[in-house]
Amino acid sequence: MGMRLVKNGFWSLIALAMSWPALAETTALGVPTAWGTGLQASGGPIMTAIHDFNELVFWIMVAITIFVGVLLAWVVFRYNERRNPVPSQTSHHTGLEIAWTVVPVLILIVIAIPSFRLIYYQDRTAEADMTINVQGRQWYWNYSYPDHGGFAFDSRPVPTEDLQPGQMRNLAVDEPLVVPAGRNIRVISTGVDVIHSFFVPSLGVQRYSIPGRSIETWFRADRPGSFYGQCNQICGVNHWFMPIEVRAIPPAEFDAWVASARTRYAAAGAPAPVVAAAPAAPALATASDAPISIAQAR
Ligand SMILES: [Cu+2]
Repeated sequence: MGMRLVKNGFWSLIALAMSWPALAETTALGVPTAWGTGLQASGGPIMTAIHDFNELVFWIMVAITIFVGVLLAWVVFRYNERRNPVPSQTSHHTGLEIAWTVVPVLILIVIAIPSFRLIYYQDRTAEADMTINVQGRQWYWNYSYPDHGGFAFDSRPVPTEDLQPGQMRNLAVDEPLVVPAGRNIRVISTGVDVIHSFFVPSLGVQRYSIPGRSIETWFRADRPGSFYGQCNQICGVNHWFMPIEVRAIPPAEFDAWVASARTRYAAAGAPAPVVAAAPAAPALATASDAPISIAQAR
């Protein structure tokens, strides 16, 4: 029984190790895929760093699993009742006890150093090319561009019946967050009513949007394309209604888009609130707002 377990474990481990690089590569850029098991393909430097860290931890796990598996197999083989009828009565071994305390600590340090480095790398960028204010609202996103005149717009999902060919169901939005490819984008996120979370896996971005707080992060899309995500903080009845589409376009096209967007969104609505200038008071959801949002969303 023990032997069979070890053997099955061994073969599934080999299978996992062999399929791992393939798993990481199979996902298309910026989208989840059916039956995908690995991380989404990287669209920028933060996600690449996450991939590297994930790989480091993965191989440490493989080494530990093989070590423990081999040890277990050896004990089962060599120290079973038949081969070793008189067991050792040893109950303490100072050298061994120090080793099995120190070695795991060293392994944790090896994991902790790149882990903290990654956390600080994701945290903010010293060289931001532009800033975008992201507001999570019940239940849609609002994006504003303080460096480009402060225009703002809402972003909502495309209803399934209106999907155009090539649009992703429950991920495509009417107004994507347009950014220039290859530029460092500083994101300042806040929540208007409840806690939301701005999450774009292929760009390695995940930040809470909390009422009354401005939380900074950044991302860079290394090439043009669409990168999809979702609010991933359960934020209410229409939580699913908050997909995120980041559309990275070449910088020259971005300038043209800004020029048209400024007139388009200026005509469309009110001036954008500049979130970077710390909101005076948290805008908590009140009983009077909530039913309106629910009614609109439905
Ligand atoms: Cu949300």
